[in-house]
Amino acid sequence: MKTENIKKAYELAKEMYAAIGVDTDAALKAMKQVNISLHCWQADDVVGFESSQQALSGGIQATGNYPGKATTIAQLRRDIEEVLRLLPGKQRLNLHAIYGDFQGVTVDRDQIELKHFQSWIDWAKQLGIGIDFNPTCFSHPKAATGFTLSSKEESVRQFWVEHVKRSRRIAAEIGKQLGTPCVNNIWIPDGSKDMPIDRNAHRALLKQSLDEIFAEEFPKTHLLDAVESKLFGIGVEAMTVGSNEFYLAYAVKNNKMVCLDNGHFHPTEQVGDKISAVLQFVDEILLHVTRPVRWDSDHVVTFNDEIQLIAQEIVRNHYLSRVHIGLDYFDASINRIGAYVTGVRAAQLAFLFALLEPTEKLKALEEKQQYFERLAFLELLKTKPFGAVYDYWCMLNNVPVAEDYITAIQQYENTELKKRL
Ligand code: RNT
Ligand code: ZN
Repeated sequence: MKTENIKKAYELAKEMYAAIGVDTDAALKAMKQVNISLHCWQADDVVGFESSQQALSGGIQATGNYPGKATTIAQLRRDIEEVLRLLPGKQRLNLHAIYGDFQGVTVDRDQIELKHFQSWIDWAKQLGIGIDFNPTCFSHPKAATGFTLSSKEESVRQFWVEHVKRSRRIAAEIGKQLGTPCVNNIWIPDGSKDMPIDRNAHRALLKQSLDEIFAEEFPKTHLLDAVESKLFGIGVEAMTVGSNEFYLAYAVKNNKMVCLDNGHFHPTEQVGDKISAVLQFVDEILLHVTRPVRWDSDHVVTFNDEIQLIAQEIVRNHYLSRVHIGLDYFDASINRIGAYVTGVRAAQLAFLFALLEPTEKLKALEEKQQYFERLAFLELLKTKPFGAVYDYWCMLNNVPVAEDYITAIQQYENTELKKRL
């Protein structure tokens, strides 16, 4: 796209938004607060770099076989650097424990240390980005029974408690070194395929494990803890130990963050609706933004109603500083760099769209019970030129505008990804 046209389109858009009381420059300024955490696991289909790699387990699945996935740390870093070059705004990296720099040495999960992640910290420091972290409680022989932190086998439970404790220590050190708090998110696959008799014991064990894990305290400037609930996974259909009620209650009682993954609820429930409910009772929350198609399929995020409501609820209530935004999808059927950039851009677009809403005007209509006018405005906003504002933002950030990013990814595929065949 020609620079001159991008500018022209923006000027026109600016006037059209000004006519309904929206300041496009202010919206772009506010986009600085939208820092999306890039999940490292889209680059390699959740495989990681342990020396003895296990098949993906825990009821999650990456389907597809598109060539070019990252198989080394160097490749994964190159991929993320490419993704960052194609995105406006500032991002973070979200690491799973299995992505440590293990140098070919076998390091079991209860043995991980800061040294296995130091090269990631140094890399992030050079790029000027923050890192978030996750213990990996799946794809491991000790998770084979389907229970980890809630296991009735004490040695198994202790193994995972140790892993998560170490993860928190590493995360806190990451946050300290990078000068931005590291969000450590605990998700476990625990549950059962068929109707269990003793749900209660597993939930009591999970509570006990979390209490043991969180006994060690870290400054909030280094570490922020989150717990992620789920409705069901593949092969874990009848009962999930860490359900929404379990973690919500735990988080409220212990002032932890809940992680709301929008693939983890009944399809008619909206995570956008949950944000203002949960934030009455906890300081901050974490989001895993994804696109569930009929189940928790983790498709690439697109600009759909669900993500729009999530962004609107955050922006309308000035919650940007209390919500951490992470992505969580793994599509192995398309170019993985394309999957990242398309998903992040869709999420950014949703936030920009929300920032370009005349919220006070709509609220006033609502208070006067002018519901037709409210509905009409919401419909009209859908055809306002927010794409022109996004394009202009890309231009200001010196990243490819509109379809130019497709060409850039095709080039990267030809020069880099094809070498991996
Ligand atoms: C699984 C959870 C969890 C994982 C990542 C890889 O259903 O969403 O967040 O996707 O930890
Ligand atoms: Zn998730």
